[in-house]
Amino acid sequence: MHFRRSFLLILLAWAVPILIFCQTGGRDPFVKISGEVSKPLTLYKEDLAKMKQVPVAFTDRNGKSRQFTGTPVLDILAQAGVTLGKDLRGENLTKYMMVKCADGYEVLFSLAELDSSFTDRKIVLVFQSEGKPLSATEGPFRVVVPGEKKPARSCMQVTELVIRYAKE
Ligand SMILES: Nc1nc2c(c(=O)[nH]1)N[C@H]1C(S)=C(S)[C@@H](COP(=O)(O)O)O[C@H]1N2
Ligand SMILES: [Mo]
Repeated sequence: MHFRRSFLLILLAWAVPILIFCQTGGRDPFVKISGEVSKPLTLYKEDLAKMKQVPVAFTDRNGKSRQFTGTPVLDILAQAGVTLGKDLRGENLTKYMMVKCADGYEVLFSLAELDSSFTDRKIVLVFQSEGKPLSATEGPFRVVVPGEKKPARSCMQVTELVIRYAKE
């Protein structure tokens, strides 16, 4: 007589956590900073939100201007202990940052392109545009590269920033 009710309860006990798991992909998304760093990092949105926030804009492939807010990649690399500023000289100038994306897209920046002792341009890791989270195809994280003629290096679905030596 109670069979049907207990069956339902058992079903719910399984279904609810499984549905929540599917909804969130099982865990919160994050960006990893790895490779030639003294302090590897795993950054969740909450961690990024606590770091410096700057506005950044770029023109998308359809010529539309987009506004974002995010954390300068330089600040993230500094937190990971990457050789920057006065340490960005000699063989450290042969290092690069590879941005890796969930769809397999990869883009490279030399460290000097990111460092404020070389350039005023700020390349920014964003998770929102005009207060809204990025779409599933664009986000959750995007590296926005201002000041380039095409948006090809503005990587979508960013999962990892890897620092490596280009030299043999
Ligand atoms: N992960 C990922 N990011 C990517 C790409 C991609 O294929 N995968 N394409 C790039 C290219 S070639 C362009 S032109 C822009 C397009 O972004 P938009 O639609 O915002 O203009 O995204 C860049 N970022
Ligand atoms: Mo492109």
